Amino acid sequence: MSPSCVTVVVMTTAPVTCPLCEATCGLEVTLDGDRVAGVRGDAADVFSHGFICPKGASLGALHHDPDLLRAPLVRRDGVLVEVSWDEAFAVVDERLPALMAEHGRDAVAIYAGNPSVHNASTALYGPAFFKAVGTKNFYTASTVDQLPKHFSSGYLFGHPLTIPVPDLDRTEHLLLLGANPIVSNGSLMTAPDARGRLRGIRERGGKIVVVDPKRSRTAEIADDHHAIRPGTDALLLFALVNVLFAEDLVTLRGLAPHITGLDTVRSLATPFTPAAVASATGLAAEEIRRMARELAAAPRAAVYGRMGTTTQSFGTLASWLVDVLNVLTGNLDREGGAMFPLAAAGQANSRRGKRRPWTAGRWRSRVRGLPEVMGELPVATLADEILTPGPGQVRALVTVCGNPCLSTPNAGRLEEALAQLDFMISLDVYLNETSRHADVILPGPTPLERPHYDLALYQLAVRNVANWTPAALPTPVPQEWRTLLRLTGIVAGTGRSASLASLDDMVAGEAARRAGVDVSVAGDRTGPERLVDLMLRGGPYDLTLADLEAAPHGVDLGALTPRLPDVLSTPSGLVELAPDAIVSDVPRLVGVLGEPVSEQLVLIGRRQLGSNNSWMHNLEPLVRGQNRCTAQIHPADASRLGLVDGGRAMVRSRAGKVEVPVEVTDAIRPGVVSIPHGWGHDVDGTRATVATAHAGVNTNLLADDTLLDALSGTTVLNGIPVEIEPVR
Ligand SMILES: Nc1nc2c(c(=O)[nH]1)N[C@H]1C(S)=C(S)[C@@H](COP(=O)(O)OP(=O)(O)OC[C@H]3O[C@@H](n4cnc5c(=O)[nH]c(N)nc54)[C@H](O)[C@@H]3O)O[C@H]1N2
Ligand SMILES: Nc1nc2c(c(=O)[nH]1)N[C@H]1C(S)=C(S)[C@@H](COP(=O)(O)OP(=O)(O)OC[C@H]3O[C@@H](n4cnc5c(=O)[nH]c(N)nc54)[C@H](O)[C@@H]3O)O[C@H]1N2
Ligand code: SF4
Ligand SMILES: [Mo]
Repeated sequence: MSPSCVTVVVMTTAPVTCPLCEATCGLEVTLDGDRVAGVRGDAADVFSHGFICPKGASLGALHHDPDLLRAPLVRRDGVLVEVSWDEAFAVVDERLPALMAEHGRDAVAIYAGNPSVHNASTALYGPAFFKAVGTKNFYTASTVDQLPKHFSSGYLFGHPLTIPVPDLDRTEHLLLLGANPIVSNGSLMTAPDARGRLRGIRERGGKIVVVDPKRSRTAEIADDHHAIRPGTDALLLFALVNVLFAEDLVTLRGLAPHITGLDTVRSLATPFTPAAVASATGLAAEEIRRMARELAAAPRAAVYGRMGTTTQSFGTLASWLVDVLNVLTGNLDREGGAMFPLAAAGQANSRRGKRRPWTAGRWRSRVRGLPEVMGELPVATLADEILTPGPGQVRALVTVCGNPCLSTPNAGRLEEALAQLDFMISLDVYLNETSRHADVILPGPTPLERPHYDLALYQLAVRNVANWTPAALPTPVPQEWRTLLRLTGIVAGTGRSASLASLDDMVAGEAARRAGVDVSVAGDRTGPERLVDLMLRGGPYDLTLADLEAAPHGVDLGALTPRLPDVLSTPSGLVELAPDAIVSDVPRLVGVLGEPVSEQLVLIGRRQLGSNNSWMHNLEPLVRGQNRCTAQIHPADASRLGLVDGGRAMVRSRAGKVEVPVEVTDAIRPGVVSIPHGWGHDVDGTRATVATAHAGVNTNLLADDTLLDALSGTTVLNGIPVEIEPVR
């Protein structure tokens, strides 16, 4: 090229659905060739209307992160080295089937992490691989997250994915417990620009009431904030139920013919008077009565609970009572209340044909006898299954988009367990705290290198929408559905050179059968494209993938509409307000009423705008500035314990200890300490330069693997007893 030659830079743009959190924002990526020049909110997106958060804005930084894995790694003589894809699959083929033949299927555990839900490849092709492995040792991040909501929905409505969401855009009263959507951007409630939508409630003259031990960013914009003692939401919610009955405020509206179990709920609520729960919850009886009266009086109201209510000792009872309140105020399945989305594809409760009622506890874990829920066991017991010898002992682990070493309880014990495995595979894009234990790491494309359709999250959206976005850039690594099919072939015994096309045909055949359509209608499409097309065709709107391809900013399918009774699949065909499986745990809660209120400090978690669980701390734009991994504590506790802002503290629990900087703030309730999760990057053998320099501490060294929600096996991550003292 001559010096006078001018390079003409052609900038292009591509629409991308952000897969990082549950909000499904439409973004516009500006490309300078294969470089990402910028990312901004897509103003034309039918759902997010241009909204973007700092994480979405860093998709370019993620895409170009030099630490991202772009080739498989295999452990040779103790060291992870880059190899070809053939070599990596050869190692899996040599080791995994032999291990399964010798020790059985249950000897292989699987852990599927959060991003596996936000990734069409893993969401659609993970299940085929999991089924081929056929292990009872199946774990996911749900048991450190939302499983109680699935449990309660399964019994109330007949399917664990029949989850009502607050009709944010039309409600006039939102009672929000243990959620911080201003920071999290919403969870079990797909609602891009949660802040704008919350602001809308107040602009309509409505009211937002937040129940949270911390004056969170969401509490700051609310009308009322009740700083509850951690772990006591079920008591508060039962007291609200109690008041509704006692003051004759129950109004079922049109729900009456669809409900059973009302009288049982009434009698169960009897002991939980506002006065009886006041000291345990830390909320005045009169405040509780006012909350109930205002909820009942609101023209349209929704009760909504999230992480703070699910990851606690009574997580399932709290999740159940949230919907009991939606029913008792006549707000279930009603505009402006809590409604059931009708997703365009893949939603279990919108498929044709009869559905079977759901049940949990079909099998139990080997060591601790913990019940299965939705086909999975509590991740709190994964280490037990690896460390405890005997028939069925776990000897191999496959992680798919998961970082359990930072995200699951008693992380110290899990570390010890992983070090003892015979074989481990990680499908992961980073060499991090978990994947460093693997023998084989198989990376996948970045979010810009793969097509996207949000199968899971449109089932929880506050508006019915559908959006397919193609990959913005080519990928140097295989799409993960191909990797998963390779692994499926290997464990199914057909070897690493089985035809991917025939494996894919099998998966598509099964998807077509479930969607009630003929597989041939998808023409010559393959992979997720074909599956999504089949699901759309079998879905309630008669859409095809071609329709979505023609609408790059998404298709708006309208506001949520009432779905009772068709949405139900309970044995009675009704909303079963008092199912035995849930009611059986009420005596445990009654027991709490008689106990003296403990003075011990308890630990809770928090989320941060620039953080995405554990895995985006390697991006400079998201971590620069002050250290955000601090222990927040109230000034009264700080002075009593001799802790100073900016000083250091040792925090201890039954499970472990961490040393962490102190942040004194009156935003937090006295008696409570808050440390965010996802940090603790200062371990050897990772490849994450930026994260290592901004390490923070792993709060899950403190989370106790023996403290679980009794029904769902979900770990108590909010309300962990701790002691804290200054480090000098
Ligand atoms: N104490 C405490 N603990 C918590 C929580 C809490 O509030 N407090 N929150 C819990 C919750 S809600 C959740 S969801 C869990 C999350 O728990 P996990 O899902 O175990 O953890 P993540 O941090 O989401 O890690 C995701 C992993 O997937 C990898 N990854 C990202 N994208 C891709 C991809 O496209 N393909 C592949 N193959 N890999 C990818 C990342 O590198 C990372 O290793 O943490 C839980 N843990
Ligand atoms: N920026 C950012 N966004 C995220 C994530 C992230 O890591 N960063 N993670 C994503 C994931 S995986 C999820 S699951 C969602 C979670 O979404 P949310 O549940 O909205 O987020 P959290 O910040 O965990 O909110 C939990 C709130 O519960 C409060 N709390 C703690 N204990 C109790 C209690 O006992 N009772 C009550 N009533 N409140 C309590 C905490 O103080 C906190 O404000 O966020 C998603 N979005
Ligand atoms: S709110 Fe969630 S989906 Fe939207 S840009 Fe941020 S991370 Fe992405
Ligand atoms: Mo989560």
